Amino acid sequence: MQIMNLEEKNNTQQIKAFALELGFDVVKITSAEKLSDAGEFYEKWLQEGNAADMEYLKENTEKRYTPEEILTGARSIIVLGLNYYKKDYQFQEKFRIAKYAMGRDYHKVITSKLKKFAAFLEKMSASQKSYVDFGPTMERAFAAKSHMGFIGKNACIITREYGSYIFLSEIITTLELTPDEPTKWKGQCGSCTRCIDICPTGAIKSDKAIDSRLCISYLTIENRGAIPIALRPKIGNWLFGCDLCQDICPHNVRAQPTRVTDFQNIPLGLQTTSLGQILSIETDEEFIKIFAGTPLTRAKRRGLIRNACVVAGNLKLTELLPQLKKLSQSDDEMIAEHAQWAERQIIV
Ligand code: B12
Ligand code: SF4
Ligand code: SF4
Repeated sequence: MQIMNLEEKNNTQQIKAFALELGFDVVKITSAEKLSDAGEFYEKWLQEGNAADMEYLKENTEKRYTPEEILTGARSIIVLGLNYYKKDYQFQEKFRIAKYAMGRDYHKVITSKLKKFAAFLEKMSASQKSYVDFGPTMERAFAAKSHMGFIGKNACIITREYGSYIFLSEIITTLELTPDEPTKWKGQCGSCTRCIDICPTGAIKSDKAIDSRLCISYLTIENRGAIPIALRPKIGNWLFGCDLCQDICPHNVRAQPTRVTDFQNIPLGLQTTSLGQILSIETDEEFIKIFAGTPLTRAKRRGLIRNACVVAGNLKLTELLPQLKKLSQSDDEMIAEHAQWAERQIIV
């Protein structure tokens, strides 16, 4: 028994040291038992329609809070945090892109680290399964359980060291590891309601749940259809994603610039892009040429053009009327309708 404990302790130490060596900013360990309470919260969230059209969130839901369903014999979860904070970039037309998207796609950056981690764990004869974002795992719930940080009213994991601008990823493993204990720092929101007050669309519900149907991040990234007309003016200058409920959070005064070069450097295509250029993209090839390797590809060409129409309309950019006029004749009904809407905002 004692030998087992020593092995567990050694493995835990080695794993934490390796995570830091790979460049992760925070690493925590938690046990792999089912998260029944968070699971109930998730099922209710789905039943209330908060997942909007994100069908992948509605499949095999039990998996998301039951690690054993993902990996037989799962014992521990290594929860990893990567700080991506950097100052906002000033685009010429004053549109905004969420900070997380202003660099190389984090899925690519983190997946390459997770592959190295897998090879490292194999040497310990452990089976493992790792995910970043797209996997069937409730990342925030496991991060909270690992004591990486607390869940704010804005639904984000907020850490003591970096605030909430961190990406999460996790490795579910058959290794028995020593779970982290709660830290002395007990972060909390207290009576603060700044994120709820600033959210332009009222997407943050009282129980920390986000109604994706109202969230600008959903409307401009995951949504494949039209943006509801009543919500368009509330999107303001957000071309892709939204950071309002994080930027306003007092815990983010502790945000520190990211150490990851791939996140520090803004890809040239992104730096030089303008709404006029986006509205003029005619083919998927042209779109990929500008945005390849960045998270913006998630919206696809027609999604980004749709968003650019909304922002152009909200900012009343008269100089973009020629592009909007052309798009309003498009065979793509969704694009044509958004362009016509934008024209009306500018001309009125
Ligand atoms: C779907 C999704 C979205 C959707 C829905 C968001 C949402 N809040 O659910 C949309 C498109 C709107 C979105 C937006 C954003 N997202 Co997103 N998203 C996801 C994804 C893929 C699934 C989230 C999910 O399952 N939602 C369902 C709800 C119920 O779960 P949840 O909000 O994640 O967590 C809740 C439960 O865990 C619950 N809970 C936890 N423990 C417990 C315990 C008990 C007892 C109870 C009752 C409840 C409970 O509290 C949490 C808050 O409500 C995750 C990756 C993943 N696989 O988890 C990334 C993820 C949550 N997103 C992330 C990011 C960065 C964003 C944006 C900031 C991007 C942007 N700038 O535009 C915004 C933030 C919006 C916001 N305020 O949440 C990060 C968050 C990192 C962090 N520090 O928290 C994640 C983890 C991706 C990653 N790998 O880093 N996202
Ligand atoms: S990301 Fe923006 S729209 Fe979504 S909840 Fe936060 S402030 Fe509201
Ligand atoms: S803004 Fe205030 S209420 Fe919202 S998450 Fe931060 S501390 Fe909590």
